[in-house]
Amino acid sequence: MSEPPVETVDISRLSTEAADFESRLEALLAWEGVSDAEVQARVAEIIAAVRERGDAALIEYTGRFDRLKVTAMSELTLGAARLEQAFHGLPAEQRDALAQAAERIRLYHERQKPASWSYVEEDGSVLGQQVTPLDRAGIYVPGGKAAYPSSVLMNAIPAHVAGVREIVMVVPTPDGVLNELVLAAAHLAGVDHVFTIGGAQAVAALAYGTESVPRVDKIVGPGNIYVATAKRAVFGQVGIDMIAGPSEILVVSDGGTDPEWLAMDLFSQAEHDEDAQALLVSWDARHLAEVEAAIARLLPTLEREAIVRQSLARRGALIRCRDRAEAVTLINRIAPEHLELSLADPHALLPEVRHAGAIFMGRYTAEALGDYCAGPNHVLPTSGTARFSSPLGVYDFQKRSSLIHCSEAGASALGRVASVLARGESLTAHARSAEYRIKE
Ligand code: HSO
Ligand code: ZN
Repeated sequence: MSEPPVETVDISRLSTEAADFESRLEALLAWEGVSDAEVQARVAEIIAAVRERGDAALIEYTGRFDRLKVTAMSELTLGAARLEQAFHGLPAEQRDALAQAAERIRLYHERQKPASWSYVEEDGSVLGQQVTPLDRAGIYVPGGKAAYPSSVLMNAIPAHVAGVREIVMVVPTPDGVLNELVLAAAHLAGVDHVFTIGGAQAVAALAYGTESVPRVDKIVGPGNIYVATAKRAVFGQVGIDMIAGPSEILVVSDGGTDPEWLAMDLFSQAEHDEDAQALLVSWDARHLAEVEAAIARLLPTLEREAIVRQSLARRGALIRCRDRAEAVTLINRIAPEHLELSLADPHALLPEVRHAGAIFMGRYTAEALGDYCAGPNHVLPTSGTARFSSPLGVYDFQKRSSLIHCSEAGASALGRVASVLARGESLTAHARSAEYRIKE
């Protein structure tokens, strides 16, 4: 019993029945963010317990969920020295690769730093905008098989570059097993301290603070359904980043790239999890057949073959379109998290791309390079949210204050305007406050 690994959708053949293609595409893209009433109730209970009993609740939950029995929070705390030790303990090859990636990510994000600005009006008044970093950021790092050191770099480095004063990381360590690469990445990324706690209880601790865990201003980083539900629940008390859906890639190929390269690019996303989405669009039917053959050939060589097969069967597709214009329409319709333009001249198409989290240009730019070390962030908008949101960046760890500095003449001129508007709103204290400053 072998299912075809990839569903093939022939868009040009379906073009006369556009309704059919649309509904198939729709079904393929559909992703419901899970919101489970039972999970919500359990999360609410955990948050309430952490707010009420602080460290004691954290210690209890960590014992129960992570099978990590401790008597004091100090046993769930790692300081800067421990992180540095993890870095120096790595094999040289890993240490160098991690350091190179961190440096490239830092250099890229340095460029994102927005400047404060101001301008002087004719009457001497000054208007402007002042950019300031958050005081404290909390980074959630999943434990177990989804613990990615690269994600530690991608979440913490922009915070550090933004000038955040204190970066707190939480990472569950089931059975007390520490991931040295994760700790080493934390050291490189400028994380100040780490608590080995996870789940909704860690999110609650970051949001409200406990005797040991400092309260942060914003929580970023991916997590399971409990973590996502907890982040939603504490939003407002603290800022949060996006709630990420499964990872996706859309490859657009003109037929000139080695089909095996493309098959592996699709696999590289599909191997993340069974719900990940790998799509390839081309107007070259023969090329599509070659990629399909390459997929069949290479699948059995994969370490995560079972996950890839499931992901491709559930949410993968090879899509044939009529031409480049139709490919562009599809790109903007799908608004993919990752877009690979595997084309002879990707720059020709670029101005038409309106919605994509990250754009990988040309035949050599595998998404994997961006996932680890090219420099741009790999935390990207998923599930079509690239229509309205952007990669995680320095700007997510900063905020803006507006500045107004009126001169005497400026206050007088503006006072007349404000007074009229305030009286129109029947707010006479506003009006009189402005009027005091009017110079007759
Ligand atoms: N492709 C993932 C990031 C990642 N890949 C981490 C490997 N490690 C989400 O963009
Ligand atoms: Zn990846």
